[in-house]
Amino acid sequence: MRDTSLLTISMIGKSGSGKTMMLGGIFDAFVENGVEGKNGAVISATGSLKDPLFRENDESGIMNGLTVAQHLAKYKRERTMAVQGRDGKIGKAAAGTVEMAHIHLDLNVDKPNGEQASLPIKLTDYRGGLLSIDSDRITETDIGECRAITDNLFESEIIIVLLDGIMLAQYRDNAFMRKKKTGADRINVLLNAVMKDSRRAVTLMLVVTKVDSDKIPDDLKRDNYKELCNLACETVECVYKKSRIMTQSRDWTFAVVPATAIGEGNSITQCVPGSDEYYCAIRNSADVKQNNIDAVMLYAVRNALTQRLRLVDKEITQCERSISDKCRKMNLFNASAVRSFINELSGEKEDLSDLRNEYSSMLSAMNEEFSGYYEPVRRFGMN
Ligand SMILES: Nc1nc2c(ncn2[C@@H]2O[C@H](COP(=O)(O)OP(=O)(O)OP(=O)(O)O)[C@@H](O)[C@H]2O)c(=O)[nH]1
Ligand SMILES: [Mg+2]
Repeated sequence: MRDTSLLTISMIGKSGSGKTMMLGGIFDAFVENGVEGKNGAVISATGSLKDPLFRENDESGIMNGLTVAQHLAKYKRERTMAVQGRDGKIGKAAAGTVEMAHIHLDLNVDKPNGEQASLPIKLTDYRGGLLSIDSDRITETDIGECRAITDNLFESEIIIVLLDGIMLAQYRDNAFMRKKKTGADRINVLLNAVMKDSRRAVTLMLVVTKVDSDKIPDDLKRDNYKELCNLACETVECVYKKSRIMTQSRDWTFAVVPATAIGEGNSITQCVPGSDEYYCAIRNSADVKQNNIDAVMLYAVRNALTQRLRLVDKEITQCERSISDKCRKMNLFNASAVRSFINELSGEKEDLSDLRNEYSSMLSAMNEEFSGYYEPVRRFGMN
Protein backbone atom coordinates (compact mmCIF):
# COMPACT_ATOMS: atom_id res chain seq x y z
CA MET A 1 0.00 0.00 0.00
CA ARG A 2 1.24 3.49 -0.76
CA ASP A 3 2.20 5.49 2.27
CA THR A 4 -0.25 8.39 2.30
CA SER A 5 1.76 10.47 4.75
CA LEU A 6 4.68 10.63 2.31
CA LEU A 7 4.71 13.91 0.42
CA THR A 8 5.98 13.31 -3.10
CA ILE A 9 7.71 16.19 -4.83
CA SER A 10 8.48 16.04 -8.56
CA MET A 11 11.21 18.16 -10.05
CA ILE A 12 11.09 18.45 -13.81
CA GLY A 13 13.41 20.36 -16.07
CA LYS A 14 15.57 19.91 -19.13
CA SER A 15 19.11 18.59 -18.86
CA GLY A 16 21.24 21.39 -17.40
CA SER A 17 18.30 23.36 -15.98
CA GLY A 18 19.64 22.91 -12.44
CA LYS A 19 17.75 20.01 -10.82
CA THR A 20 20.78 18.40 -9.20
CA MET A 21 22.10 21.78 -8.11
CA MET A 22 18.73 22.56 -6.57
CA LEU A 23 19.04 19.38 -4.50
CA GLY A 24 22.43 20.73 -3.45
CA GLY A 25 20.65 23.91 -2.32
CA ILE A 26 18.09 21.85 -0.39
CA PHE A 27 20.91 19.89 1.25
CA ASP A 28 22.66 23.15 2.14
CA ALA A 29 19.54 24.85 3.54
CA PHE A 30 17.79 22.02 5.37
CA VAL A 31 20.22 19.14 6.02
CA GLU A 32 23.45 20.98 6.74
CA ASN A 33 22.26 24.28 8.21
CA GLY A 34 18.54 24.38 9.06
CA VAL A 35 16.25 27.27 8.18
CA GLU A 36 15.38 29.67 10.99
CA GLY A 37 12.05 31.40 11.63
CA LYS A 38 11.72 34.85 13.17
CA ASN A 39 11.09 33.68 16.75
CA GLY A 40 13.61 30.86 16.78
CA ALA A 41 11.70 27.92 15.22
CA VAL A 42 13.92 25.80 12.98
CA ILE A 43 12.98 23.68 9.98
CA SER A 44 15.55 21.05 9.12
CA ALA A 45 15.71 17.75 7.25
CA THR A 46 17.10 14.38 8.28
CA GLY A 47 17.35 11.00 6.60
CA SER A 48 13.97 9.30 6.68
CA LEU A 49 12.98 5.93 8.06
CA LYS A 50 10.66 5.75 5.08
CA ASP A 51 13.67 5.38 2.81
CA PRO A 52 13.50 1.84 1.43
CA LEU A 53 17.17 1.99 0.52
CA PHE A 54 18.36 2.33 4.09
CA ARG A 55 15.53 0.94 6.18
CA GLU A 56 16.59 -2.66 5.76
CA ASN A 57 19.99 -2.02 7.25
CA ASP A 58 18.90 -0.05 10.22
CA GLU A 59 15.47 -0.32 11.83
CA SER A 60 16.34 2.19 14.55
CA GLY A 61 16.79 4.90 11.96
CA ILE A 62 19.80 6.43 13.70
CA MET A 63 22.41 5.24 11.23
CA ASN A 64 19.84 5.82 8.54
CA GLY A 65 19.87 9.55 9.22
CA LEU A 66 23.62 9.61 8.82
CA THR A 67 23.82 7.50 5.69
CA VAL A 68 21.21 9.59 3.93
CA ALA A 69 23.09 12.75 4.83
CA GLN A 70 26.29 11.22 3.48
CA HIS A 71 24.48 10.07 0.40
CA LEU A 72 23.16 13.59 -0.11
CA ALA A 73 26.56 15.18 0.38
CA LYS A 74 27.36 14.19 -3.17
CA TYR A 75 25.01 17.02 -4.16
CA LYS A 76 27.35 19.63 -2.75
CA ARG A 77 27.57 22.30 -5.41
CA GLU A 78 31.35 22.38 -5.53
CA ARG A 79 31.20 18.79 -6.69
CA THR A 80 28.48 19.13 -9.29
CA MET A 81 29.81 22.29 -10.88
CA ALA A 82 33.05 23.50 -12.44
CA VAL A 83 35.14 25.60 -10.05
CA GLN A 84 37.60 28.37 -10.85
CA GLY A 85 41.06 27.73 -9.45
CA ARG A 86 43.30 30.28 -7.71
CA ASP A 87 45.14 30.74 -10.99
CA GLY A 88 41.86 31.94 -12.56
CA LYS A 89 41.50 28.82 -14.71
CA ILE A 90 38.17 27.01 -14.74
CA GLY A 91 38.15 23.30 -13.85
CA LYS A 92 36.31 20.60 -15.70
CA ALA A 93 32.52 20.90 -15.54
CA ALA A 94 30.67 17.99 -13.95
CA ALA A 95 28.57 15.79 -16.20
CA GLY A 96 24.79 15.63 -15.82
CA THR A 97 22.90 13.03 -13.81
CA VAL A 98 23.20 9.51 -15.21
CA GLU A 99 20.92 7.60 -12.89
CA MET A 100 17.56 8.29 -11.33
CA ALA A 101 17.66 8.67 -7.52
CA HIS A 102 14.83 8.91 -5.00
CA ILE A 103 15.70 10.92 -1.92
CA HIS A 104 13.67 10.42 1.23
CA LEU A 105 13.87 13.03 3.95
CA ASP A 106 11.96 13.91 7.09
CA LEU A 107 11.19 17.60 7.21
CA ASN A 108 11.25 18.52 10.90
CA VAL A 109 9.89 21.59 12.62
CA ASP A 110 11.31 22.44 16.04
CA LYS A 111 9.36 25.16 17.79
CA PRO A 112 10.80 27.47 20.48
CA ASN A 113 8.48 25.86 23.08
CA GLY A 114 10.05 22.46 22.41
CA GLU A 115 7.15 21.14 20.34
CA GLN A 116 8.17 19.06 17.32
CA ALA A 117 6.39 18.00 14.15
CA SER A 118 7.65 16.04 11.19
CA LEU A 119 6.68 15.16 7.63
CA PRO A 120 8.32 12.58 5.34
CA ILE A 121 9.03 13.86 1.84
CA LYS A 122 10.37 12.22 -1.32
CA LEU A 123 12.34 14.07 -3.98
CA THR A 124 13.46 12.48 -7.23
CA ASP A 125 16.50 13.40 -9.30
CA TYR A 126 16.72 12.12 -12.85
CA ARG A 127 18.54 12.79 -16.08
CA GLY A 128 16.76 15.69 -17.74
CA GLY A 129 17.90 14.38 -21.13
CA LEU A 130 14.83 12.16 -20.96
CA LEU A 131 12.68 15.19 -21.67
CA SER A 132 14.23 15.79 -25.07
CA ILE A 133 14.87 12.24 -26.25
CA ASP A 134 13.92 11.31 -29.83
CA SER A 135 11.32 8.58 -30.10
CA ASP A 136 13.35 6.69 -32.73
CA ARG A 137 16.40 6.47 -30.46
CA ILE A 138 14.63 5.56 -27.25
CA THR A 139 15.91 2.50 -25.31
CA GLU A 140 14.21 0.14 -22.85
CA THR A 141 15.91 1.92 -19.92
CA ASP A 142 14.70 5.28 -21.22
CA ILE A 143 11.14 4.01 -21.42
CA GLY A 144 11.33 2.64 -17.86
CA GLU A 145 12.66 5.92 -16.53
CA CYS A 146 10.11 7.98 -18.47
CA ARG A 147 7.39 5.85 -16.92
CA ALA A 148 8.85 6.40 -13.46
CA ILE A 149 8.89 10.17 -14.03
CA THR A 150 5.27 10.15 -15.16
CA ASP A 151 4.13 7.94 -12.27
CA ASN A 152 5.94 10.21 -9.91
CA LEU A 153 4.25 13.26 -11.44
CA PHE A 154 0.80 11.78 -10.99
CA GLU A 155 1.37 10.97 -7.33
CA SER A 156 2.95 14.35 -6.54
CA GLU A 157 1.32 16.99 -4.41
CA ILE A 158 4.11 19.38 -5.34
CA ILE A 159 5.53 19.81 -8.84
CA ILE A 160 8.61 21.96 -9.26
CA VAL A 161 9.28 23.04 -12.84
CA LEU A 162 12.79 24.37 -13.47
CA LEU A 163 13.47 26.81 -16.28
CA ASP A 164 17.01 28.01 -17.00
CA GLY A 165 17.06 31.78 -16.34
CA ILE A 166 20.05 32.33 -18.64
CA MET A 167 18.21 30.75 -21.57
CA LEU A 168 15.03 32.68 -20.84
CA ALA A 169 17.07 35.88 -21.05
CA GLN A 170 19.04 34.75 -24.10
CA TYR A 171 15.90 34.03 -26.11
CA ARG A 172 13.65 36.69 -24.62
CA ASP A 173 12.55 37.88 -28.09
CA ASN A 174 12.05 34.47 -29.67
CA ALA A 175 9.26 32.44 -28.06
CA PHE A 176 9.80 29.39 -30.27
CA MET A 177 13.50 29.06 -29.41
CA ARG A 178 12.87 29.92 -25.77
CA LYS A 179 10.44 27.02 -25.42
CA LYS A 180 12.76 24.66 -27.23
CA LYS A 181 15.93 25.61 -25.37
CA THR A 182 14.34 25.52 -21.92
CA GLY A 183 12.51 22.26 -22.64
CA ALA A 184 9.18 24.04 -22.11
CA ASP A 185 7.85 22.52 -25.35
CA ARG A 186 8.01 19.04 -23.73
CA ILE A 187 7.14 20.25 -20.24
CA ASN A 188 3.94 21.82 -21.59
CA VAL A 189 2.88 18.49 -23.13
CA LEU A 190 3.68 16.54 -19.97
CA LEU A 191 1.92 18.94 -17.61
CA ASN A 192 -1.06 19.25 -19.90
CA ALA A 193 -1.60 15.52 -19.39
CA VAL A 194 -1.17 15.81 -15.62
CA MET A 195 -3.64 18.71 -15.47
CA LYS A 196 -6.20 16.76 -17.45
CA ASP A 197 -6.12 13.69 -15.23
CA SER A 198 -5.25 15.33 -11.96
CA ARG A 199 -6.75 13.54 -8.99
CA ARG A 200 -5.67 15.97 -6.32
CA ALA A 201 -4.83 19.58 -5.54
CA VAL A 202 -1.29 20.23 -6.73
CA THR A 203 1.08 23.05 -5.86
CA LEU A 204 3.03 23.90 -8.99
CA MET A 205 6.16 25.98 -8.45
CA LEU A 206 7.82 27.46 -11.50
CA VAL A 207 11.45 28.02 -10.53
CA VAL A 208 13.64 30.29 -12.63
CA THR A 209 17.17 28.98 -12.02
CA LYS A 210 20.68 30.53 -12.19
CA VAL A 211 19.42 34.05 -11.53
CA ASP A 212 22.85 34.92 -10.13
CA SER A 213 24.31 34.89 -13.65
CA ASP A 214 25.68 38.14 -15.09
CA LYS A 215 24.32 37.05 -18.49
CA ILE A 216 20.85 38.01 -17.27
CA PRO A 217 20.47 41.74 -18.02
CA ASP A 218 19.52 44.20 -15.30
CA ASP A 219 16.12 45.08 -16.74
CA LEU A 220 15.07 41.43 -16.31
CA LYS A 221 16.51 41.33 -12.78
CA ARG A 222 14.81 44.52 -11.60
CA ASP A 223 11.99 44.41 -9.05
CA ASN A 224 12.92 40.95 -7.80
CA TYR A 225 13.25 39.51 -11.33
CA LYS A 226 9.72 40.55 -12.27
CA GLU A 227 10.22 40.52 -16.06
CA LEU A 228 12.26 37.30 -15.96
CA CYS A 229 9.44 35.63 -14.02
CA ASN A 230 6.90 36.95 -16.55
CA LEU A 231 8.99 35.46 -19.36
CA ALA A 232 9.03 32.11 -17.52
CA CYS A 233 5.22 32.13 -17.22
CA GLU A 234 4.82 32.91 -20.92
CA THR A 235 7.19 30.10 -21.80
CA VAL A 236 5.14 27.39 -20.09
CA GLU A 237 2.24 28.79 -22.04
CA CYS A 238 -0.20 25.93 -21.66
CA VAL A 239 0.27 25.77 -17.89
CA TYR A 240 -0.07 29.53 -17.58
CA LYS A 241 -3.22 29.68 -19.69
CA LYS A 242 -4.92 26.93 -17.71
CA SER A 243 -3.74 28.13 -14.31
CA ARG A 244 -6.84 30.17 -13.50
CA ILE A 245 -9.19 27.29 -14.33
CA MET A 246 -7.08 24.77 -12.40
CA THR A 247 -6.96 27.12 -9.40
CA GLN A 248 -10.70 27.65 -9.36
CA SER A 249 -11.99 24.21 -10.24
CA ARG A 250 -9.30 21.81 -8.93
CA ASP A 251 -7.70 23.73 -6.09
CA TRP A 252 -4.28 23.84 -7.74
CA THR A 253 -1.85 26.58 -6.72
CA PHE A 254 0.61 28.21 -9.10
CA ALA A 255 3.63 30.30 -8.22
CA VAL A 256 6.84 31.51 -9.80
CA VAL A 257 10.11 32.07 -7.91
CA PRO A 258 13.56 33.27 -9.05
CA ALA A 259 16.29 31.17 -7.41
CA THR A 260 19.98 30.40 -7.36
CA ALA A 261 21.80 27.40 -5.95
CA ILE A 262 25.05 29.30 -5.43
CA GLY A 263 24.21 32.96 -4.76
CA GLU A 264 24.64 36.34 -6.42
CA GLY A 265 28.19 37.26 -7.47
CA ASN A 266 29.47 33.70 -7.09
CA SER A 267 29.46 32.51 -10.69
CA ILE A 268 31.26 33.04 -13.95
CA THR A 269 29.16 32.47 -17.07
CA GLN A 270 31.02 31.67 -20.28
CA CYS A 271 30.02 30.73 -23.79
CA VAL A 272 30.63 27.09 -24.77
CA PRO A 273 33.14 27.41 -27.64
CA GLY A 274 31.50 26.87 -31.03
CA SER A 275 27.95 26.96 -29.69
CA ASP A 276 25.32 29.45 -28.58
CA GLU A 277 25.08 27.94 -25.09
CA TYR A 278 26.52 29.11 -21.81
CA TYR A 279 28.02 27.25 -18.93
CA CYS A 280 28.63 28.43 -15.39
CA ALA A 281 31.45 27.91 -12.94
CA ILE A 282 31.83 28.81 -9.28
CA ARG A 283 34.15 31.80 -8.81
CA ASN A 284 37.39 31.27 -6.95
CA SER A 285 36.80 31.35 -3.14
CA ALA A 286 33.11 32.26 -3.53
CA ASP A 287 30.90 31.95 -0.47
CA VAL A 288 28.41 29.55 -2.03
CA LYS A 289 24.88 30.09 -0.69
CA GLN A 290 21.53 29.18 -2.11
CA ASN A 291 18.93 31.89 -2.41
CA ASN A 292 15.17 31.24 -2.52
CA ILE A 293 15.52 27.46 -2.81
CA ASP A 294 14.50 27.35 0.85
CA ALA A 295 11.58 29.64 -0.06
CA VAL A 296 10.42 27.27 -2.83
CA MET A 297 10.40 24.31 -0.43
CA LEU A 298 8.79 26.13 2.48
CA TYR A 299 6.08 27.74 0.38
CA ALA A 300 5.22 24.54 -1.46
CA VAL A 301 5.15 22.35 1.66
CA ARG A 302 3.08 24.89 3.56
CA ASN A 303 0.60 25.00 0.73
CA ALA A 304 0.43 21.21 0.39
CA LEU A 305 -0.09 20.88 4.15
CA THR A 306 -2.92 23.43 4.04
CA GLN A 307 -4.60 21.26 1.40
CA ARG A 308 -4.04 18.13 3.48
CA LEU A 309 -5.46 19.75 6.57
CA ARG A 310 -8.63 20.61 4.65
CA LEU A 311 -8.95 17.00 3.52
CA VAL A 312 -8.35 15.57 7.00
CA ASP A 313 -10.97 17.95 8.42
CA LYS A 314 -13.45 16.72 5.84
CA GLU A 315 -12.67 13.09 6.69
CA ILE A 316 -13.08 13.76 10.41
CA THR A 317 -16.49 15.36 9.80
CA GLN A 318 -17.51 12.37 7.69
CA CYS A 319 -16.37 10.01 10.43
CA GLU A 320 -18.37 11.91 13.04
CA ARG A 321 -21.41 11.86 10.79
CA SER A 322 -21.15 8.10 10.33
CA ILE A 323 -20.79 7.60 14.09
CA SER A 324 -23.90 9.63 14.93
CA ASP A 325 -25.75 7.95 12.10
CA LYS A 326 -24.91 4.53 13.53
CA CYS A 327 -25.87 5.67 17.04
CA ARG A 328 -29.27 6.73 15.83
CA LYS A 329 -29.87 3.41 14.17
CA MET A 330 -28.81 1.35 17.18
CA ASN A 331 -31.48 -0.85 18.78
CA LEU A 332 -31.74 -3.85 21.07
CA PHE A 333 -31.04 -6.33 18.29
CA ASN A 334 -28.08 -4.75 16.51
CA ALA A 335 -26.41 -3.10 19.51
CA SER A 336 -23.28 -5.22 19.69
CA ALA A 337 -22.56 -5.12 15.96
CA VAL A 338 -23.15 -1.38 15.82
CA ARG A 339 -20.98 -0.81 18.89
CA SER A 340 -18.01 -2.60 17.33
CA PHE A 341 -18.52 -0.59 14.14
CA ILE A 342 -18.55 2.62 16.17
CA ASN A 343 -15.37 1.56 17.96
CA GLU A 344 -13.68 1.06 14.64
CA LEU A 345 -14.82 4.46 13.42
CA SER A 346 -13.71 6.09 16.65
CA GLY A 347 -10.25 4.57 16.22
CA GLU A 348 -10.13 5.93 12.70
CA LYS A 349 -11.20 9.34 13.94
CA GLU A 350 -8.49 9.30 16.60
CA ASP A 351 -5.82 8.53 13.98
CA LEU A 352 -7.13 11.34 11.81
CA SER A 353 -7.11 13.72 14.77
CA ASP A 354 -3.46 12.84 15.49
CA LEU A 355 -2.62 13.56 11.88
CA ARG A 356 -4.56 16.79 12.08
CA ASN A 357 -2.62 17.89 15.16
CA GLU A 358 0.69 17.10 13.48
CA TYR A 359 -0.24 19.07 10.35
CA SER A 360 -1.64 22.06 12.21
CA SER A 361 1.33 22.19 14.56
CA MET A 362 3.68 22.27 11.57
CA LEU A 363 1.48 24.75 9.72
CA SER A 364 1.15 27.21 12.57
CA ALA A 365 4.96 27.52 12.67
CA MET A 366 5.18 27.78 8.89
CA ASN A 367 2.54 30.50 8.81
CA GLU A 368 3.68 32.52 11.78
CA GLU A 369 7.44 32.21 11.77
CA PHE A 370 8.41 31.70 8.16
CA SER A 371 6.14 34.21 6.42
CA GLY A 372 9.20 36.31 5.48
CA TYR A 373 10.37 33.50 3.18
CA TYR A 374 7.25 33.72 1.04
CA GLU A 375 7.87 37.30 -0.12
CA PRO A 376 9.79 36.42 -3.32
CA VAL A 377 7.06 33.95 -4.30
CA ARG A 378 4.64 35.31 -6.91
CA ARG A 379 1.27 33.63 -7.19
CA PHE A 380 -0.56 33.35 -10.50
CA GLY A 381 -3.77 31.79 -11.72
CA MET A 382 -6.00 33.40 -9.11
CA ASN A 383 -8.20 35.64 -11.23
N1 LIG B 1 25.24 30.25 -12.09
C1 LIG B 1 24.53 29.18 -11.78
N2 LIG B 1 24.71 28.05 -12.46
C2 LIG B 1 23.95 26.99 -12.14
C3 LIG B 1 22.98 27.02 -11.10
N3 LIG B 1 22.39 25.81 -11.07
C4 LIG B 1 22.96 25.07 -12.03
N4 LIG B 1 23.91 25.78 -12.68
C5 LIG B 1 24.76 25.37 -13.81
O1 LIG B 1 24.07 24.45 -14.61
C6 LIG B 1 24.77 23.21 -14.69
C7 LIG B 1 23.81 22.07 -14.74
O2 LIG B 1 23.13 21.98 -13.52
P1 LIG B 1 22.57 20.58 -13.01
O3 LIG B 1 21.97 20.81 -11.68
O4 LIG B 1 23.61 19.54 -13.13
O5 LIG B 1 21.42 20.33 -14.09
P2 LIG B 1 20.40 19.10 -14.16
O6 LIG B 1 19.05 19.69 -14.39
O7 LIG B 1 20.55 18.23 -12.97
O8 LIG B 1 20.89 18.36 -15.49
P3 LIG B 1 20.75 16.78 -15.85
O9 LIG B 1 21.30 16.02 -14.71
O10 LIG B 1 21.53 16.61 -17.10
O11 LIG B 1 19.29 16.54 -16.06
C8 LIG B 1 25.69 23.22 -13.45
O12 LIG B 1 26.82 22.42 -13.63
C9 LIG B 1 26.02 24.66 -13.34
O13 LIG B 1 27.06 24.99 -14.22
C10 LIG B 1 22.82 28.24 -10.38
O14 LIG B 1 22.01 28.41 -9.48
N5 LIG B 1 23.63 29.28 -10.76
MG1 LIG C 1 21.13 16.33 -12.75
